[in-house]
Amino acid sequence: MELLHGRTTLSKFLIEHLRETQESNDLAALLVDVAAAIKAISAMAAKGALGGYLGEVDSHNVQGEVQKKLDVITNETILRHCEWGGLVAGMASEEMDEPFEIPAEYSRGRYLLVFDPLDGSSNVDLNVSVGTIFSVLRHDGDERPAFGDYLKRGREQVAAGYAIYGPSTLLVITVGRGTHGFTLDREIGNFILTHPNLRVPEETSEFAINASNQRFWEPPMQRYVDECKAGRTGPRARDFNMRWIASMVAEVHRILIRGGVFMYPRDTKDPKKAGRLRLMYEANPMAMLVEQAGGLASTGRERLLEHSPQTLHERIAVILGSRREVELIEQYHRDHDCGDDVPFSSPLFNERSLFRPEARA
Ligand code: AFP
Repeated sequence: MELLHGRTTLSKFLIEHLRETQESNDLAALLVDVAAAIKAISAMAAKGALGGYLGEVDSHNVQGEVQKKLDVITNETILRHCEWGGLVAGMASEEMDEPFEIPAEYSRGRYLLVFDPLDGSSNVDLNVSVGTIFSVLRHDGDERPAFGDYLKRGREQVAAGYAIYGPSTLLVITVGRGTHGFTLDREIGNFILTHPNLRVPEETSEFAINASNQRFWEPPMQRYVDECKAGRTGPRARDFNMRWIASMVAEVHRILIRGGVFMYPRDTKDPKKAGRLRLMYEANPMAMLVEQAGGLASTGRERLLEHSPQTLHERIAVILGSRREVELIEQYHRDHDCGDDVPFSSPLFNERSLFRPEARA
């Protein structure tokens, strides 16, 4: 790609990148609108307490979670940046009970925008990295989108991305042709391509999970994590490192940069919820980004991008990252479902060569 003074801006990248696809310039224009909203959110997040944005408001979202001031403001920011351009037919967000209808004074476009305006917001008062996650779906026809129009499988996404508000702000996107990262140059206000063609290393010795939930996990997850923790003395025969930031964007960003596996598995903590993370706003866009970077994303029993959503705010188990580890976790789920799993604590590990590392190689 030709560089503009040695730098490729987001707009230039999108126009050139989408030229060879069936998507019109509308998709590029929509992603540029999303990026404009992200720049505004980045400025707010950077101001912290000086902007008066920290703390909670006296309301809950549809999930029953207390909303932070920034949850509400960032949700509005994305709606205002994307409602007017004639590019989207409707929008849905983790922070709104119902999808947002495009006001009558604006025309409707061919896309649906689905987003989590501030993921990891419970960290925002702590000055830990948070982010915005979004997914773009196609909307055919001129009709106002019905609720069911949003319920598309992850593999039908035409674009997905996240922004991470850390020491620098990055926007990481995919339009189905690789995963690419752009760093915000605050002085000129442009996103510049800095991480083209991100690749998740196939192998890793790093995993991320909220281990305080261990007693609620299913046996395959207990087995996998026990084996990682046993390190070189266990069946994996090498030491692992564990991370937990409680901010999915920060975890996924780490995995895209240096590999690893992120897990928020199904558990029995709250039997009404099939998982902690939201399918449409978190799991699907992150799954597309990770798979476009050569990784895998699964529920443990099903490829995430194949899961057929039943409701907009559906929750789901998420296991994603380095291919080999996700495949192994899927294998443990299959073993368990066939009645074949062997907990690591089993004395069989010491007796049967089948469970020794050399037998697995
Ligand atoms: P919040 O947006 O409410 O902070 O939730 C963040 C999140 O959805 C995801 O980003 C984290 O991985 C996960 O929840 C953290 O969950 P725990 O509270 O169980 O650590």
